[in-house]
Amino acid sequence: MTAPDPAHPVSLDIAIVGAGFAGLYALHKLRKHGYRVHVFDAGDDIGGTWYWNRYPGARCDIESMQYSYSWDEQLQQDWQWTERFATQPEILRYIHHVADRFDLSRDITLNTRITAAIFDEAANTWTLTTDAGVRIVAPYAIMATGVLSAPLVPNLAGLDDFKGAIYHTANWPKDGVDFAGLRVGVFGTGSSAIQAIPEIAKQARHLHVFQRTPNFSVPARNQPLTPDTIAQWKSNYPELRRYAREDTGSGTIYDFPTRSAKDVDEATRNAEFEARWAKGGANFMHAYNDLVIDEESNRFAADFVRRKIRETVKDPALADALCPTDYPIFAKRICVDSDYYDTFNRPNVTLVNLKKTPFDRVTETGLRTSASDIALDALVLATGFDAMTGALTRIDIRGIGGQSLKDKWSEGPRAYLGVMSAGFPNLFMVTGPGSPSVLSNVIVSIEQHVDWITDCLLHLRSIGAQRIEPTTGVENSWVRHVNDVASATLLPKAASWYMGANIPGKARVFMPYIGLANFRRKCNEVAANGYEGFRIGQSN
Ligand code: N01
Repeated sequence: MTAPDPAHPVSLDIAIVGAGFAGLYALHKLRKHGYRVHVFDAGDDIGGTWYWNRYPGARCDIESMQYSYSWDEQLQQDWQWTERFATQPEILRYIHHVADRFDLSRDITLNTRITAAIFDEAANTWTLTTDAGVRIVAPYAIMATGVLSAPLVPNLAGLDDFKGAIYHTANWPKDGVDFAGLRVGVFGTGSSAIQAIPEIAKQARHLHVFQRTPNFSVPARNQPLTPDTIAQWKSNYPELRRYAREDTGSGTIYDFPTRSAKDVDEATRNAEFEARWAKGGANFMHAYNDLVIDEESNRFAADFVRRKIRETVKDPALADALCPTDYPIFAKRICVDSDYYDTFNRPNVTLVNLKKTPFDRVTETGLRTSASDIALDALVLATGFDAMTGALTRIDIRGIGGQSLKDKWSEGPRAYLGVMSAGFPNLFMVTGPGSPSVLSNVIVSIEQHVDWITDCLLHLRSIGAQRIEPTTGVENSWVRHVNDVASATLLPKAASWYMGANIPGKARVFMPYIGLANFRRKCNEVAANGYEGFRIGQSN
């Protein structure tokens, strides 16, 4: 595409926002069907979440043989992952390989943030506006904007006063940061911090970790992939991918349990936890089939991890401070680390427990708590995201009657199957709220949503329809169902970003759908029944 001219709108069949895993697959798939489709992304490179999250230690917590596209057999045979858990640079190399291999870049415009999307009810088109004032007009828009892609910078008193460098893990400088000789503060102890802290500690003169809520973390036991492991996966890829898609709750294959933690004696239970702890990864949470639904079983797993923390961290008071106690394990996304707890045994690492000595303010020279002034040269905000909704509500999206999506979602996101929201015809979301997204291997979910959207668009084309949106009735029932399913588990019992609880003022609603295989069946059923629950029309 030549450089867009603000004076003339760009005309497309489908405009895609976001050049991450979702946008790239959507581009490839829809272009094959003859649509004029183009992707816009704010970054100066493709990759989406895997482009922005370049902090030290960033790697995926799903095994690399499973965290990749499944839609091209030769691609999955040719690509060579090198480690059990791929690093961010390796994932970005993979994304580039895919883009080159399928000639995607010619239909991608980078350095272009979409700031608004307005529906024209008479024409049944969306007009997207870029930060350079260019307009793009298309009958359909696909928001492939990611679910953990709107970084949260908390409103910390004094942040602007700080004279040192401030970094956010989700917006890391491209050329990296050299912390050698510096006094560094990491603010936050979620997955991003837990990966970054061991790496920053190796460089920094001194590292202060500012923790409000401790997290549960299990060891990754990352290692190089052996030729045998790779061969086993590759020789069975089609069947393993099918199994992950259709027969698992999360799109990831683990050693699945068959019994409750309460069906076995303590020694058997601990031996099972121990074996999974030794093997590493999120496989730990699948030790028994009731760990996320039964409080007593959950406590067995939580107690085991707390014991491990106490065995690892030499100072008992410090170990205590690192033990989560006020929410069930797995109710927040389990962290997967490399030497996180052991890092606190280093003489150059100090934990600042903000529950005991609350944050007061950032100063010119560091950070003040109720107990002391801590001098810092650099501050790392590992403070997470406005998850699931932020990337959408930060765009001025207006549907029927000029209604804004942000207003519609002020009491919590409302969408049908996480793919469309009533009142916003022809606007698709990939892995939106109410779909498994963050509770699944997100690439599996992305592929399912993009496949579904493509089939839907082909259907509309075949019947000459120009407009589709879900009814408010099915949307309301689905939002209720999503919350009913969640309420049968322990997940709503933590103040997590799944619940919107990390953002002051955000509605507390459980946003993702638990159960990937069920979700897939439901989506297939809706399509097979002629897009049941959707209003399809020639015009408004
Ligand atoms: O963000 P988080 P993240 N004052 O929201 C703290 C995925 N991911 O970027 O818990 C004080 O989990 C906050 O404290 P609290 C993964 O799904 C995957 O780490 O609110 N503290 C918390 O400690 C993950 O779950 C991978 O008390 C404040 C931290 O900041 C998701 O991304 C790697 C604060 C934020 O933790 C998000 O993870 C990384 C305040 N005002 C991420 N505001 C892998 O695949 C926030 N905090 C491995």
